[in-house]
Amino acid sequence: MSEVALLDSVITFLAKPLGSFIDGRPALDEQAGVSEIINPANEQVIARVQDATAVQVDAAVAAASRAFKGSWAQTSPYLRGVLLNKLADAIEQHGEELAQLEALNSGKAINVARGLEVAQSVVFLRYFAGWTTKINGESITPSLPSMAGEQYTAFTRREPVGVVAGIVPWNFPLLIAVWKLGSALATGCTIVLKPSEFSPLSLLRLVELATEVGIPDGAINVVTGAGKVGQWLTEHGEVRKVSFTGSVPTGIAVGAAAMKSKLTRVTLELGGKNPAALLADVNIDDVVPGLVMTAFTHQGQICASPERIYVHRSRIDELEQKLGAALAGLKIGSPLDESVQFGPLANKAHYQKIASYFERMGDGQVVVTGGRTVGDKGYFVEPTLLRASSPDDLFLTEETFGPIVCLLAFDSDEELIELLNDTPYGLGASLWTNDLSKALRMIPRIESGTVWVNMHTFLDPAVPFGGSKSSGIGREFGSAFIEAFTELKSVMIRY
Ligand code: TXE
Repeated sequence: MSEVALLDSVITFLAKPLGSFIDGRPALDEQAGVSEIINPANEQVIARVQDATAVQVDAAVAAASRAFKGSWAQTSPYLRGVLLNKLADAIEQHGEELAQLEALNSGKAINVARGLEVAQSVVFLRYFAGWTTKINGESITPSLPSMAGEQYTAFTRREPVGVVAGIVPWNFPLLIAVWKLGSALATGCTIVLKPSEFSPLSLLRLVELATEVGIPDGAINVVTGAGKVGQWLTEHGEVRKVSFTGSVPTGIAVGAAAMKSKLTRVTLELGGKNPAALLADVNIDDVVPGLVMTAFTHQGQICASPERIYVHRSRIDELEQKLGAALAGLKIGSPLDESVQFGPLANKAHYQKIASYFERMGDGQVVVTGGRTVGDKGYFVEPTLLRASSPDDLFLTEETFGPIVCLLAFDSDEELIELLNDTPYGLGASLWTNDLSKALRMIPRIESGTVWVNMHTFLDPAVPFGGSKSSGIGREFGSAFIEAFTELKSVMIRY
C-alpha cells in the first residue's frame, strides 16, 4: 500500500521558520542555534527549529506570569472550560494535520497517530475542561472554645500554584503536552512547555491553534531546545511547579533541581520495567493480540508498556510459539503507510541504544524472534521476543524502552508476587486471568501505581496514573491532578 499524501498545511508548516512560541506569537531569534528535526523513517531533515535562549526562557516565564495574574485569572472557570473545549474542537478539525506531523517526526504509525495520540488528546482535553467548574474547597467547623460568645468558622480554597513548567518527552509529544497544559489551565495555572529536542513539531502547531481559538496570550508558551533549556526552566525562580515526564535519571535530576531552587513542587512520571503476568488459566489465543498491542504499539516506546512477561510454566511454550508468530507477522515500514503496524524507532540515539541491546542478546536468553536492525536507512528494528531462564537476566531488569519483551516461567503465586516486585520501579503491572478472586487477592500485594487485569497500558483521564517507587512522584488525571496543580489555603474566621 502507498503512503498517505501529505496535506498542504503540513508541507507549509514544515517549511516555516520554527522556534519558541511566547505570549501568543512565534519568538524567533536570528542569533539562536538551530536543531535539525529528522524523520526517523528516512533520516531526512524535515524541519529546522531554533533553540530557545536563556533570555527567551525568561520571556516565556514572564509571559506566563502576566497571564496567570491577569488574563487567565480574569477568565471565569466556565470560560476556561469553554476555551479548553474549543482547543479540543480545533485538534479534531486539524486531526489529520497533527497526525501526519507526528508520523513524520516521531515515526508513529499513522493509524496510531490518528487513533491514539490525536484522538486521546481530544478526550483528555475535554475531561480537563469539565473540571474547571468543579474545583472547590470545603467548609469546616473548628472546635475552638468560645470564651465570650465568639464563634469560629473555617473554609479551604484550592488556589492555582502559578506558572507551571511542563517538560515533555519524545514518545507522545502532543498527548503528554495536552495532559500538562490541560491540568494547568483547568486549575487556573499557566504553563511553559518544553518539548523534546527530537519531536517538537506537533506541539508547535498545537500552540498556534490555542491562540487561534482565543486562549489568552501567555497562558500557554513553548520553549524549544534540549535539556539545558529544561534546566533553565526548572530552576527559574518564578516557576512554581514542574511537571516532568521522561527517563528516571533525568527525572531525579529535575526533581532535585526543582526542590533546590525554591522547593518548587514536582510531579515526576518516569519509566519502569513493567511486568505482565499470565496465570495458568489464561486462554493464550485471547491474550496474544492484547500483548502485541500493549507491548509493541509505537515500537514499545511507551512508559507503561510491559517488557517482562511472567508466564505459568504450564503455558509458556504455547505463549512463546504464538506470540513469536504474531510478532514475526507484523508489517514493518513507513509510518505514513496505513497498512504498516510497526514503524521506526523515534530517533537515532534511541536506535543506537536498542541496537546495542541486540548485541548483548543470546547470552542467557533464547531469541524467539527479532533481535536485528532492519534495512540501512531509517531507525527500523524488529519486534523482539526473548525467553530468559533467570530472574536476574538483563532483559528482565533494565528498561530498554523499545520493542523487546522477555518471558520467564513461574511455578507458584508466591513466586510470582516476588518476581513482580523485584524491581526498583513501580509504574504499571498487569495480571491476565479469568480467576478474578485470585487477582483481587494479589492486587494489594503488587507494588505498582497501576494494576491492570486482562489489559495493560490503557490510560483513562478519570483514572489516576503515576509511579510508585523509582517510577515517579505524584499522580496525573482523575481528581488527583488537582492536588498537584493547586495549593490548599485555609481561612479561619472569628465572628
Ligand atoms: O529522555 P530524558 P530522553 C527513556 C527512554 C529513553 C531515555 C532517554 O529509556 O531511551 O529515557 O530519552 C528534557 N532538566 N524515556 O533523553 O532525558 C529533555 O530535553 C530539564 C522514557 O529523551 O528524560 C526532554 O524534553 N529537562 C520516557 C525531557 O527532559 C531536561 C519517555 C525528557 O528527556 C533535562 C522518553 C534537565 N537536566 C524517554 N535533561 C517515559 N517515561 O515516558 C533533559 N531534559
